[in-house]
Amino acid sequence: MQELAQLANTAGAKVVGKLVQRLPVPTKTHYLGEGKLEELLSLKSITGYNVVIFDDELSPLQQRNLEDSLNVKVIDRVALILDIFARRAQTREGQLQVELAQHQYLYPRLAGQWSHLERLGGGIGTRGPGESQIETDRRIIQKKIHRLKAQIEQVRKHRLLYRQKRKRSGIPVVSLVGYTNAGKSTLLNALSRADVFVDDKLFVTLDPTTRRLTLPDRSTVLITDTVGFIRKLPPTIVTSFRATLEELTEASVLLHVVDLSSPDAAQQCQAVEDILADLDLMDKPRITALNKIDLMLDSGRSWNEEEALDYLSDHPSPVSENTALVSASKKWGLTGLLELINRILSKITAPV
Ligand SMILES: Nc1nc2c(ncn2[C@@H]2O[C@H](COP(=O)(O)OP(=O)(O)OP(=O)(O)O)[C@@H](O)[C@H]2O)c(=O)[nH]1
Ligand SMILES: [Mg+2]
Repeated sequence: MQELAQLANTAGAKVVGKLVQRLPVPTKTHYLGEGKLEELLSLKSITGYNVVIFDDELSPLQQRNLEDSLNVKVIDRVALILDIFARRAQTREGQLQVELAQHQYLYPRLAGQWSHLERLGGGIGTRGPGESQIETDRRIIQKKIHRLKAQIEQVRKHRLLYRQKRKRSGIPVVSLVGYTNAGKSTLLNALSRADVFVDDKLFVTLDPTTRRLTLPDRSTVLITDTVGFIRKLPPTIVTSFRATLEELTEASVLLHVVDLSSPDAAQQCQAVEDILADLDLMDKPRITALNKIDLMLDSGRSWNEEEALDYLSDHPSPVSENTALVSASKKWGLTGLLELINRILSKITAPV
């Protein structure tokens, strides 16, 4: 729920309250049980909310019923994330991908929207012009989805050519992956003076950035920063962002950045694992950077890099192989991380 609040905040909403219900399964018609719905309705006069956001995907029926009962706009997690992505997309590729995801989300919801409007309009028959309007709209959306896919395919081909060129150059690629807000862009900036925009919001980065980096053994690598992951990442986003995410398949090594200071670090790692599995990337060589270690230290005294790394390397448990402790914002642990990258890469590229 805290993450949902952060997402809402990122989308420009102010959170005035929250409500949680434990149910074995959400109700088919309203998602919430009857009593909870009453409670939510009574909160309206106290908090003055004008939108309610649910942390799950709602069915078109649930959404419509909730809007009818509460008389405010009702949004689900998927729509919220799509909204944030739409605000963030900067490049044409990003915009096309978001637009595709939005249309795919909208498509099955069209029917609901129209009968909803009809009822608001005074309960004219549920068949009649409305239905044919839905059909027309469906066709328009389907055409649009078709066109967007074709445009994205063009972008993909272009990327493929670019990647092949890059591959021929023989420079290994290290791709940053991780939960949104883990500090991927901050790390890229710390390693390469890349000047990528960093913010304490979610999904700050959507479009990939690549920078050149020199390793301790003087060899060169390319390091790529891309879109962050999140729990329950809408499948429409994953499929729409294939063109961007495909970059990961070309990576020599994945560098998984973890926000060690987050109380949800374990669940966030699992979410990243799930998405990597989804993208068929489990076999890629992997390095883990446990980030934000500066937040794990007793703030009562001041620490330097050496003290911090010493103290944390066996608290709470010894750091395993292929894992580096870092603080991207303090630039701590970067030498160790670069050496790790070096070691992994020389293993991969070593002649057999
Ligand atoms: N204290 C502390 N804060 C950090 C560290 N690294 C990153 N941050 C902060 O964490 C927030 C998120 O950092 P970003 O680099 O934007 O994270 P990201 O993984 O690129 O996030 P998205 O692009 O949104 O997926 C920013 O406010 C950073 O200043 C760190 O080592 N220590
Ligand atoms: Mg970023």
